Amino acid sequence: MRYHALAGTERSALAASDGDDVYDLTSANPNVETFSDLARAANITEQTIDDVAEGLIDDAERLSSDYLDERIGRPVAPDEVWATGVTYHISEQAREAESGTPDVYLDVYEGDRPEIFFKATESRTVGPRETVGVRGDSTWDVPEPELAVVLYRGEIVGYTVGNDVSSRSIEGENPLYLPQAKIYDRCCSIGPCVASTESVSDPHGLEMSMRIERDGTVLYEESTSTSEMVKSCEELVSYFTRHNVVPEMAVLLTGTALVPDEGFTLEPGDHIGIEIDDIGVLENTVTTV
Ligand code: DO4
Ligand code: MG
Repeated sequence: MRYHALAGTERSALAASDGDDVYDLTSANPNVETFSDLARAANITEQTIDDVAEGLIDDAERLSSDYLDERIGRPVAPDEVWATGVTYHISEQAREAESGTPDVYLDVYEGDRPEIFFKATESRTVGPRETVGVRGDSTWDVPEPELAVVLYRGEIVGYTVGNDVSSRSIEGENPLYLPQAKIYDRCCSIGPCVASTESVSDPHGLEMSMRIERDGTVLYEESTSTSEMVKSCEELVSYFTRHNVVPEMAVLLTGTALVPDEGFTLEPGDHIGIEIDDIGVLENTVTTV
């Protein structure tokens, strides 16, 4: 099952979709307004999220897919977003090329302990069709399409698409500037839905693609597979939750696998579309913050 937030309605609501069928779960139980409410109910009743949703569907209003499409919002409000890095060879090579201290990236790519960093709060995280930010003091900015793991109390409950928008000029100047390259207004996007663990066939075998358009011209279009990831989602989550009491609702980005050529930098108005199999397409336009 896939879970979507309905935005722009007079009340917040959670929808579930299964193929072409869309249900307003909040109409069946007004206490289930968000994905966090559903995850909490599943945790308390010791059921899966899909089991709780299936129990609500009989009493839920049916929605058209057009209605859902017009109102799609950020599918989950994460207390914290964290990210892992250099989990794909292409990312390791790009960081080596841009940095005056290339060895740190190779060491992490080859090492057991992954790079894990704080990425965003809820207030810095946008949803589908909202604008993502590039910093006004940065000269080289890129989207980073990433498979994102959704965690309830540290356990994987689903997957979404994430965009770890980043300043390569600031990170490239000095790795100690990483927090400034990564954390700022509108630096992260997630969506369009949370796909439950049951609905993602194999998180390590998903096709992922990204397309960047400027004034209707496609500037970048590439695809890859999460099978290229050097670590598993479970390993990344295990390091993330080690000696670290994580909040009730967290999202962990699993690293970028698609890197535009060095001459490319995002500009305001650019349109970014990131698609991951079994989850969907996350679309955003760019603004300067
Ligand atoms: O060390 C830099 C960040 C790496 C990253 O964000 C990625 O590989 O996706
Ligand atoms: Mg990244």
